[in-house]
Amino acid sequence: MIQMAGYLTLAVALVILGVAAFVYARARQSVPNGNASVYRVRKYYAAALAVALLGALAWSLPHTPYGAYSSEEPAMRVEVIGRMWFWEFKPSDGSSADSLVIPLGKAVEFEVTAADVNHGFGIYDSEGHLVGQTQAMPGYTNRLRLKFDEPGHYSVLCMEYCGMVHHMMINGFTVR
Ligand SMILES: [Cu+2]
Repeated sequence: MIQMAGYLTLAVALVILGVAAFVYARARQSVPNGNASVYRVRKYYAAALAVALLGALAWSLPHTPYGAYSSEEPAMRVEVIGRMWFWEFKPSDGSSADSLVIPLGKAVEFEVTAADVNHGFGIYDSEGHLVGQTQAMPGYTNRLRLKFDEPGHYSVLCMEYCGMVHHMMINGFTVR
């Protein structure tokens, strides 16, 4: 099924490439001799946009959180399963999932997956600031390592609309 989707994506990409090549070839044949300065400006605009986007990419890539604390052994691992419509926690140390406690200031790994459809695993501090997030996808596990430097209650909300009761997909844990 996944392989099939891959071939389909490749086929569609080739069609799009073909259309783009066709349009490009036709555009070179007959440039309308209307307002040529518009085309010059457009070229500079495209170049400026490319520079800005590549710059933003170069700046932001090293800030991605997904390789964080990769050299440390996490103090705790928590398996997280998103379902319609709740979050299930399975802490590796066998402690209670209903009143999950995460150690303060230590690396913790969330192993996030989904049982039915895509969900968005988002962790918010007590003031409602997003402190970490990753996709919860069926058949795949995203590993998110975080350290919590502030004790207190953290909420886990779904960040991707997943149906009728999406807004009730709330769980949480305590950091201390
Ligand atoms: Cu949702």
